[in-house]
Amino acid sequence: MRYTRYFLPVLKETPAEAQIVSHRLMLRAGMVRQATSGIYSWLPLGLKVLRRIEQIVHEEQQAMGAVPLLMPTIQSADLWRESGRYDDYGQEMLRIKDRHDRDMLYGPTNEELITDIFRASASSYRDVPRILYHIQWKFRDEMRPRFGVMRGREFLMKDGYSFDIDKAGAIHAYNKHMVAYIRTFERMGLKAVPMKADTGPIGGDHSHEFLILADTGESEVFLDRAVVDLSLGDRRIDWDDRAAVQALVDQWTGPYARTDETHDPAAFEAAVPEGRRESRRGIEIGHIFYFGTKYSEPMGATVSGPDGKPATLHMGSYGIGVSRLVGALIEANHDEQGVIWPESVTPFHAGIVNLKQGDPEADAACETLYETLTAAGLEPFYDDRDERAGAKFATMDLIGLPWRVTVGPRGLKNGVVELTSRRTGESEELSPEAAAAKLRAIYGR
Ligand code: 5CA
Repeated sequence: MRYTRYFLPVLKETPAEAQIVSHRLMLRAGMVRQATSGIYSWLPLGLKVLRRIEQIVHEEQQAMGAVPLLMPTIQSADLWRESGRYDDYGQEMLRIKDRHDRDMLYGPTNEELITDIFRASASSYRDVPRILYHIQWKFRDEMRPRFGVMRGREFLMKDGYSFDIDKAGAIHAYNKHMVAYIRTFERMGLKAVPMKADTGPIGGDHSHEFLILADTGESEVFLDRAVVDLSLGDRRIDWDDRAAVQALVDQWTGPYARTDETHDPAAFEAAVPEGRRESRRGIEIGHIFYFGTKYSEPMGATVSGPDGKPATLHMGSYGIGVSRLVGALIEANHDEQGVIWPESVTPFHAGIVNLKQGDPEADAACETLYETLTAAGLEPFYDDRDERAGAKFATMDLIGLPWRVTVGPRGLKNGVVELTSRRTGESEELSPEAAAAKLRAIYGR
């Protein structure tokens, strides 16, 4: 993409309404624009990041065996009356009437709709286990929308649902999600810690929130430092091996890690040596639940078991805050100058800065580099404006592309361009060909 053909409405001033760094940077870098309270338009640069996050989520969901589908945003109130949640949900639910005066709603989550879909076609124990998921917009009329996309009213969520014949099967689905989530977040360069969450009236000990540590997080968290040092890496996982998946879950849930909702100071002190005790703030980016037959029972979602008798399905639901992740990633990756995207989610792979637009040699070298990178399947962002070098550098630093290639007449006389890492600030002089080759190697293209 060329700057002069793109739509990148960067702001010079720091917006006064933004209280946290990710919100400020998303506005300044022209990633989003508020449409109305808690509702945002995703401008081209923000949309690219959102799509890259979605892509990683899709890949890891499907690697673990979940099947994508797409449910609508608008739902009928009838299903929610069946489960009993229509009245319980309260003011967070946006209720709508259609022209026939029927009660509709903008879905805050999809347990009822997916249960309805599944019960309509699943009849036998052979139809389970199944995991279905989608990535779709949700609406919750939050009392205090704030921090930009972190707590929006309209937000994008990956929500998945598992169906099993019994509790043991459902716990395996739950465990698969926990491990898949750890891998998903690791691919984004995030250390997300599963923390035991309140199960409320549902009971049981199978609900975990995934939090990343960040000073601006809304939750207070208490954890054993040991859990932060765990890493899944790229080890192969046999998703059908219940014991192996359980062992990974045990490894991650062994060390103490709780939010203030479930924190038990005495247990914390007893379980964690003083030097490893940490009290921090965190951002919730995912949440998984096993809730048994809470929806399948009132909604009559049963299949016939191997013995021919009807069995009520055991279910779980699993959410990832896809749009919140854009903000959370910035909270975890920025400096004074702007965003520092991890390579796995960056909107463009590298920036090209032409120090002397209009200089025939510099222009030609930039064009060749642009074409070489594009042909290799990379997306460069070429700042081809007739602007001062300082202004171009400031914009590149603000939008946070991990790599910048600086091209100028002086370097070209010696046959070199400069390749700079946004994260470390380190630069090296290379021939344009070597710079392109290095970028290809970095991104494996
Ligand atoms: N039905 C379950 C799981 S599918 C569910 O809705 N869980 S949730 O309420 O915990 O939401 C899942 C994830 O969505 C949260 O972990 C959070 O990352 C994200 N999320 C929730 N509310 C908001 C919001 N107002 N703005 C942005 N993201 C949100």
